[in-house]
Amino acid sequence: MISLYGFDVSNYYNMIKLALAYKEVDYNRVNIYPNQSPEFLALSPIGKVPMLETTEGCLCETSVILEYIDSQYPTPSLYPSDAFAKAKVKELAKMCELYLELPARRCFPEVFFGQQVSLETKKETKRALIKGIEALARVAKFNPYLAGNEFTAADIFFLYSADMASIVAKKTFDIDLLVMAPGAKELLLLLKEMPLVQQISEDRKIADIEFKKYIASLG
Ligand SMILES: N[C@@H](CCC(=O)N[C@@H](CS)C(=O)NCC(=O)O)C(=O)O
Repeated sequence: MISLYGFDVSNYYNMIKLALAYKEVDYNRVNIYPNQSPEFLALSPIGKVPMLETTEGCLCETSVILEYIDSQYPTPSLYPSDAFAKAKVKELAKMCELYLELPARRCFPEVFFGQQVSLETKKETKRALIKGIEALARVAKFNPYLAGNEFTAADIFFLYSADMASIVAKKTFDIDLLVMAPGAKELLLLLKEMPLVQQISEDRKIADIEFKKYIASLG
């Protein structure tokens, strides 16, 4: 059986949890925080989560794990079968990751952990997030899903990237990021109404208590 390594607060880990739940795949969960121990680096070369352990070896990088899961457990599919449509889904997912999640992440220490982030970083983050959401608005369909009328891997990336990005934008710059991509708020609400997503969110709330203590213990 496959094993998923990570922790319930991690948005990337939750992307994989959602994909596995959506496909009703049984798997072991290994609760672990990212770390640089030699033991973990032997499994996850940069020490990040999620990491998926299979009978053939370990896999890292969420987008890669999602594609692997989709080919191992094809139904219901998270990507269209048509080559161009599939590439479009990957393009949207990649845009959410690179232009929303990653810039927002630079402000996570201040927004979620009470640490300080420099003014320069904040300025760059604000610029990047606005550019990112405007770019997404140009290609996303929001009809009602990101790539059209089917739920896909792009929606999984959108859900766990746009949500974090909009929290960062609101708390750090007092801006309503999602209003800049008409249809984005509605899609986020639609995705958050999915019972599978609600379960993941409940798990996250519980795990957050321990995670905050863990972060505080790091000093
Ligand atoms: N590019 C990685 C990013 C994963 C990631 O950043 N995970 C966070 C937890 S949400 C982590 O492990 N952070 C630890 C670190 O950056 O060292 C992926 O796609 O899986």
